[in-house]
Amino acid sequence: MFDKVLIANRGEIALRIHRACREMGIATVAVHSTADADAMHVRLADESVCIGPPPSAKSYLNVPAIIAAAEITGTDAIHPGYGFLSENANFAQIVEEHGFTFIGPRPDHIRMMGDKIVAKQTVRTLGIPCVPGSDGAVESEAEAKRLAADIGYPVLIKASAGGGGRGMKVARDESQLGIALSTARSEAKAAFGDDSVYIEKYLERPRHIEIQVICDGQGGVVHLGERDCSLQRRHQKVLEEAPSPALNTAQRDEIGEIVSDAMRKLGYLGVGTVEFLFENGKFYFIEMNTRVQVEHPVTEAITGVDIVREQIRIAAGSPLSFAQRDVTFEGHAIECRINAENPRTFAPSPGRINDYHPPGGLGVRVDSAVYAGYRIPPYYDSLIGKLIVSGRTRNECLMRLRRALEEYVVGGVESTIPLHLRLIQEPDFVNGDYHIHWLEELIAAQDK
Ligand code: MV4
Repeated sequence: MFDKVLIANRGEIALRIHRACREMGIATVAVHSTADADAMHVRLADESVCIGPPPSAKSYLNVPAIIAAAEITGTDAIHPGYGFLSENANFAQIVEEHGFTFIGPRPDHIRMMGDKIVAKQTVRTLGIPCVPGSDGAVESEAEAKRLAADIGYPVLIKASAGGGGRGMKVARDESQLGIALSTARSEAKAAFGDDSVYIEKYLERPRHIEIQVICDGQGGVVHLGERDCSLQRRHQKVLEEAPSPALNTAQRDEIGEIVSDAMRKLGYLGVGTVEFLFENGKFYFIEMNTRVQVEHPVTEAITGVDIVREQIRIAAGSPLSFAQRDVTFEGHAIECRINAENPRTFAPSPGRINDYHPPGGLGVRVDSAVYAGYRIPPYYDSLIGKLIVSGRTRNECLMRLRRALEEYVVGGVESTIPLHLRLIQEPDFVNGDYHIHWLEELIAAQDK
């Protein structure tokens, strides 16, 4: 096992990784920008190294500074968290070339899943169901027209280098296809320096359901069921839950098995999330994430598996400590992302948190790196914390969540707590009857 791990991240996930390391007897090194000198992740770590000025490009994305910090502290392994360098295959490769272990998948698998066309072609041959569409890149408008006529409108043009919703264009009929294709292509070129695009059937009102996997690269593969992440705004998840109100046990077992078989064939190592759209009882692959995700705690809450601990064990070469038959799903969990934003306009609200009182009690977990007196810097994401509530049933979970949101005090900045209180009282949400556009429709209706 590692003696010392460098955490190449900040905020709540840096703390989450630190906590896993502590429990495993591993020393931690925090890295931080000058804006984060007073951050919790720096205070809790055994050692810390300043790696640059506030902008991420000069600090949390500064590869030479991070490698140097690892060198001078005698680090064994580097954990990238989520965001920043977590899905940068070149970073993973550089880390390994310098003799450190990258706590994540092998660079080839990160690179493969980063290219959405290659990812889709690969998982399709491994038996994962995909959205009907082009087999690879679309080269010309004529080809796009042939394919779209075949698939049936509406269709969606997606950037191969995209993901997270950037570089997508819908065409509802043939008259819209040429423009959708050329704008998707030029936006992709500008945003990613790669204008490859592909085409898919556009699903109108699906849910977003993702499957969590953990693989040891030695044939040990388990899935930890699904998370329903349909409640998003501008491709930012707002609330996630597990299990999905839309799935039954047979559907969960079936998609879980399919994903596990595919990961075994791929020889995948590390934790990962396979994302699907789910409509009319069918799953359609969209992307795979090769990092630990923000919403991993809802899966921890219903399975009891410490995902970050397993991630570190696997990276150190240990086989998985449990098998699929050991995984059980108990109760229900919901995570609310509490952001420092105006709950109506979503304008960022950085500044000093004067008052801070997180909720507690049975079934309540708060993953946060803020404290009373903490100043939220304007340079990074606006996450104040994640409130994860669990209960024996979805109803118990909802009652407890409402109580916990009412108890949560964040003074001095605006927060999205009022948004969460409102949305969990909506009849459609209470009934589990929602889809990927539901939240934006709710916000639009309220703005009128
Ligand atoms: C889609 C889709 C409908 N049909 N693909 C958005 C982000 C990227 N990960 C994939 N996305 C979508 N792909 C087909 N064929 C609708 C979306 C989508 C979406 C997906 C998940 C969660 C929220 C979303 C919001 C808008 C669009």
